[in-house]
Parts: sequence; C-alpha cells; structure tokens
Amino acid sequence: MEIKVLHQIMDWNEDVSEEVKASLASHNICMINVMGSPGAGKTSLITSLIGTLKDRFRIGVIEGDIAGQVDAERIAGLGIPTVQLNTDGACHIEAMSIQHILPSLPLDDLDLIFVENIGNLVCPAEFRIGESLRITLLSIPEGDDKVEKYPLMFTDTDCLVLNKYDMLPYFDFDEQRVCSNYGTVNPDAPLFRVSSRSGDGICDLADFIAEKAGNSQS
Ligand SMILES: Nc1nc2c(ncn2[C@@H]2O[C@H](COP(=O)(O)OP(=O)(O)OP(=O)(O)O)[C@@H](O)[C@H]2O)c(=O)[nH]1
Ligand SMILES: [Mg+2]
Repeated sequence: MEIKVLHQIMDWNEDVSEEVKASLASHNICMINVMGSPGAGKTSLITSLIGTLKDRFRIGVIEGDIAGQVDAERIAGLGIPTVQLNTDGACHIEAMSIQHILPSLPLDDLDLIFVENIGNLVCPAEFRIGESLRITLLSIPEGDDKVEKYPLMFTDTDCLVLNKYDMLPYFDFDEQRVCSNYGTVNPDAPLFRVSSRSGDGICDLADFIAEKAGNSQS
C-alpha cells in the first residue's frame, strides 16, 4: 500500500501558500517570514526594523509562538497592528494559519507584514506561508556550526542575518566558517551583520527589504 500522507500535507500547504501570496499581492502587501532559533533575536530584529522602516512603509506584524502573547505585546506597544498566532504546540507556522488570521489585520492600510515564525531551525523552512521574502537569523552565541547542521534553513532563504554581532568578541565564533558554508549552500543570497540591540547594520538590511518590497509591489 502506498502511503503519501506527508506529501499530501506539503502539497496542500504549497497550494494555500500560493493563495495567500495572491491575496497579499491584490493588496500590494509584501510579507516577510522571519525564522531562526528560540532567542536568536527575531522580535528584537523586527522591532529594530520597524524603527528604520516605519516612515517608508505601513507595517503590520503576525507573532507566531507556541503559547502566550509576550512578543505581540512588545510589538503592539510600538503602535503597530499586531496579531498573535499561537500554534498550541506545533513547531512551525503553516499557510492555512496565515490565511485564517490575515483578515484580523487592516490589509488595506498595510505595505509590509512581518511574520515571526516559531523559534526553530528545522521545520519552519519546510513550510511556505505565502511570503515574498525569507529572513533567517543566526545569532553569535548559537555557534558557528549551524549552517552545516541545519542546511535547509540557510539554503531556502533570501538572506542571512548574523544577529548579536556585538557579542562576537565574547564568543568562540568562527565567522569565516559560517560565511564559507553559507556561500556554498546559498551563493547568491546576501549576509548582514547586525546588532538588533544597538541598531548597527540594520540600515543595510532595511534597504534590502525596501528594495524587495518595492519589487514585489510593482
Ligand atoms: N547583545 C545582544 N542581545 C540581543 C540582540 N538581539 C536580541 N538580543 C537579546 O536576546 C534575547 C532574545 O531576543 P528576542 O528578540 O526575544 O529573541 P526571539 O528570537 O524573538 O525569541 P523567541 O521569540 O523566544 O524565539 C533578548 O534578551 C534580547 O535582548 C543583539 O543584537 N545583541
Ligand atoms: Mg520572539
């Protein structure tokens, strides 16, 4: 007997992802999927990007967490339309959840939506959610071997953010190792060195997002 369950779920997710993408395109919205380990600095990065991009774009945020609404409260405190998506145990967000929650945002009044995916270096990369852009974070304290150990997360992304770059002097982190491995699995995608805490490096990333958002809207 042929067992196809996994493929069917993945195919179904791809179909819904395309529907979400088309729906966002009809509103001229660019959605950005922010992925990385728990604590890599996803919420901090989104917060910092909001500060840099809010004069150019109308921004909304979907905060994905297994439970709670701590991060959504952080973002909503900035005056940004925010919805919390709790997966109740699932380790990634699927397109159907985004499709379900999108009408909770004021879509006619937005240009950019950041989605903070569940903290995880494995599953989120496998599920498209209708995004136009993917950002993968790797923070310095996590170690320099992650591209080798979790290749899909670094292959299937539009850019890599080395976050907590301010921590580089304090960790035994071989930056060249990461650059070389990333260059091998994803040679055309840029790498940004960022401190979400100080804001160093955030402008280059913001310009990259602005250019991609402009392209996806035109
Ligand atoms: N030094 C330093 N600390 C940072 C930086 N970015 C984030 N942090 C700290 O790292 C911790 C985790 O940051 P968050 O932004 O909450 O990380 P997250 O990826 O959203 O975490 P989860 O939502 O739990 O997966 C916090 O204490 C932040 O202040 C950075 O660039 N430099
Ligand atoms: Mg967070």
